[in-house]
Amino acid sequence: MSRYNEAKEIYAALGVDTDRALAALDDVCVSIHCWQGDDVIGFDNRESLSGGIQTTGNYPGKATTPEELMADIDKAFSLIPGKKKLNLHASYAIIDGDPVGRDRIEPKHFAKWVAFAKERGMGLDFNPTFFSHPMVKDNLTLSSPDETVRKYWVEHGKACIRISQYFAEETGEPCVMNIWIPDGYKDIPADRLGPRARFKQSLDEILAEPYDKTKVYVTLESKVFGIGLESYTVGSAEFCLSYSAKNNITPLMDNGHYHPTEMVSDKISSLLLFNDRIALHVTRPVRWDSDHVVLFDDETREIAKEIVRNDALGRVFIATDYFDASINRLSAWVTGVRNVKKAILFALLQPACLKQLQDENDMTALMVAQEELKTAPFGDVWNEYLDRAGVPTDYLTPIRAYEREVLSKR
Ligand code: RNT
Ligand code: ZN
Repeated sequence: MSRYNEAKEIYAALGVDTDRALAALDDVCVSIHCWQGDDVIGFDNRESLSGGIQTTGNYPGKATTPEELMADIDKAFSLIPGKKKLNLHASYAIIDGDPVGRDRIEPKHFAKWVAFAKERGMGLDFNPTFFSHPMVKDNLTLSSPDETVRKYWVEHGKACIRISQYFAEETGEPCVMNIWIPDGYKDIPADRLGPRARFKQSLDEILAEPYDKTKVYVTLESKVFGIGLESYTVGSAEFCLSYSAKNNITPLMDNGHYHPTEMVSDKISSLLLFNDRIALHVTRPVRWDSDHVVLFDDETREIAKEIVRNDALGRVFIATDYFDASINRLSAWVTGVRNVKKAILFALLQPACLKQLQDENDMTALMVAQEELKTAPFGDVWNEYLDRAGVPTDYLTPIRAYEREVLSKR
């Protein structure tokens, strides 16, 4: 008997249908961030990364042109099973000719990305880029007291809504447009309300741009602090949740954006009760918002469990957000996204009866069952999934070959 068939029987005895789990997993779309390929630099002005986020490491071979990044995406995506979308930042605009300010970018500056996505039957998600730019003044954008600065970034937000709509129309897939601003202060501010009031006003102005709500989903990502912005963050959790709820947009939680003992897995159920949709940036914070590669670790599994157990796979926009420059960037991409998918499969392979044990207050049996599941033959089911998806189990060998043949020559 094949290892999969044996695993299938073992799971069946636990009340789990592995074939159903595999089919469900194949339907789950993960929006993969483009910025792992070039350390969050982009192509529009190539400023060094700022905004309180940082990529550390200097592994050779990073993409420095759209062609290189596209080639790397193709290679990495070929090693990732299942449905994917590509998540772009505005800084990845491909502007041939005279420079164009971020307040004036247009769909045409993304035509090559649209062609790339269409050829691969993929949807596109989008992010305005409110960092790494000379118009960020005193670490502020949409909350700046300088009207010229604030208006510039409002125009950027509006331009990005138009581009998101273009993405959705061209690819035939809805586009998730995520707003995250780095705005904040290193030290204790005198006025916490003012910047938040201006951010609120700026968001109102951006969202006044007409768009089709069945095609573009605007999400708002909160944060607790950034490097050099340790004391105050304008777009805090309370701000972003309240704004999203009042204005019918979608809240986005990045699991690197909370205090280290706060868990996003525990927040998902509450948000699901009050929102039609929620969005996630799956990352791995190590002591801070360090954006390490996602592992198949406890919190990633717990996040996946919360989505699956609450029957919310159709309501959660799952995106990745990490950037490791200290290891092969393609390997970082593939490892992280595979681990998101693995965690979802792990959750799909848990029997529904666990809830019942909780309701019967049989916490003894619940603990035993949850612990036993950790060593069930999960790996055999995962390998079967890769097989059915036509993706090799071993991704390091092809990545090493690509490193020799392509990356090392850059
Ligand atoms: C920063 C946020 C944000 C960025 C990307 C590049 O802390 O997580 O999502 O990582 O937009
Ligand atoms: Zn994020």
